[in-house]
Amino acid sequence: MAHHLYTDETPAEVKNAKGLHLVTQSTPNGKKVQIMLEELALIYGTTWTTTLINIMTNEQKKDWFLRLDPNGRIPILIDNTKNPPFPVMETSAELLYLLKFADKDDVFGFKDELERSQALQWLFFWHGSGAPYQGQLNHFGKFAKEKIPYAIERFRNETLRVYGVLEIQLSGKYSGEPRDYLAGNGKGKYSVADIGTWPWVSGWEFSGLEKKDVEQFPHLLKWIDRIAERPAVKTATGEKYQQK
Ligand SMILES: N[C@@H](CCC(=O)N[C@@H](CS)C(=O)NCC(=O)O)C(=O)O
Repeated sequence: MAHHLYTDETPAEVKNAKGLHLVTQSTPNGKKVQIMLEELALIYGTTWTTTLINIMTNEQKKDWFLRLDPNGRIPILIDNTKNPPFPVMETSAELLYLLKFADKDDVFGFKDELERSQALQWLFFWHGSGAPYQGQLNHFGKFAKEKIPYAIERFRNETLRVYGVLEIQLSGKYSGEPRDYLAGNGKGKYSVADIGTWPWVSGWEFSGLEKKDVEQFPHLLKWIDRIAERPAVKTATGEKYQQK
């Protein structure tokens, strides 16, 4: 029996995809999964296909999309190697799915249970306590027609507060040992925790924050630059994912 995931309305490139397929737009959330895939491609030669949509046209609210992700938000990852195809929604779940699917050596994860727990803590921290605030700052500060000072101030303060939490971790304020990455022993290791966090925090300027606001987080600023230098990050945030 034909499965219900794809219909006549589903774009051909989505329903005819053979392996992993990503439906995305190069927003902070889209970039998380774009980065993970580009990193995996460099290490393992992982392949996938991509459909770029424009969320301003509300494509993500159409029936074909909601069948794959009832939440109606990008990005969505579909694993067509499963029968029926297996859709994954929510960026952190997508990163963790890709870790299992493609990262057999845990290059972007951890084999040690405690380090793995650390990575999950920071991944969840940003997913639950970072992105929602900075997303609302973008909404009320940039996109809302009505400018509500209380809302802008509230989400600006909360965004800076959670940046401060990242700064505590990276500076080693309480551990005595500064670190390069959010999770892992010693100086830490670049992992899904960083991949899930970086696309938002690196966009502080887009969110209307000023240099003087973020200068109080020197370790965070260095972490932003350190990750920006990665070839996979450059590809994932560049031309390749721009709508033609
Ligand atoms: N919690 C979701 C958030 C996804 C999300 O908010 N995506 C935004 C783009 S950054 C979106 O699709 N916005 C369009 C809309 O809300 O309709 C995740 O982590 O995947």
